[in-house]
Amino acid sequence: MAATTQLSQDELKKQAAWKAVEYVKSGMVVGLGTGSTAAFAVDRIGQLLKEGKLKDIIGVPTSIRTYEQAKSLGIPLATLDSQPKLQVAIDGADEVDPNLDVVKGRGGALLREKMVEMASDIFVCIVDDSKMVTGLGGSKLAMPVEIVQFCHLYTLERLKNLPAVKGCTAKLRMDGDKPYVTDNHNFIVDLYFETPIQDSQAASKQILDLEGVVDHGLFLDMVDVCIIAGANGVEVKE
Ligand code: ABF
Repeated sequence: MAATTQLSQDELKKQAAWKAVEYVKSGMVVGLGTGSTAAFAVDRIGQLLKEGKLKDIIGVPTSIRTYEQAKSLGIPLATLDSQPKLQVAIDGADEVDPNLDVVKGRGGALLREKMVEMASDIFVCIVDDSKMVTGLGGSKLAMPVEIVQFCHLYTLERLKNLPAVKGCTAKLRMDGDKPYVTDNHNFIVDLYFETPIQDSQAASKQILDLEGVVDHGLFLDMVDVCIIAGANGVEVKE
């Protein structure tokens, strides 16, 4: 049963990803997301380029691992330095609420994802329906905050006592017996909530105002199109 379930979830992710790639037209500069769902979109773009059905695409990856995947597929790549304006960005998410606000970054790529998606005319978010929540933080899974390494325990303590996230549990993300290090050489503190965040805008501002914080996984008012694949088919929300 587990194998079948896994296959159906991967199939749902692939369906959402392929639908999103329909927004990619020849000549576009495209933000390439990170995570297993986004990986299906990167694969699809590589396949269409190979078949000649897409031409003159430039990809801007949101992580080193997406860079490696896209490079292996022969997708021409650039960074925001040389391509500061993208036409579309395609990326997954960890949670999607009814307003299409999302939690991202459990894959550790939140900073580059947010920079790339903010530079894009449209951000197409792709998920299977297991990501849908009634309120951000509601999955009781991690809401990541990227912080500098300097005095990271001090920052962790200040983070968890912010009024807008009071009562959360804060954990330094580990990679074995060492702190996890992002592509940007920072650490991650994962915040866990018993109930959904009451005021995500306030949480976003308070977290970003904290010295030592680089960015967080609340992507508010950023999703232009959300493609949700479920047992009843693929739904496109705008
Ligand atoms: C990425 O997609 C991250 O922001 C997020 O953590 C991840 C979701 O991964 P998956 O598609 O594998 O569920 O954009």
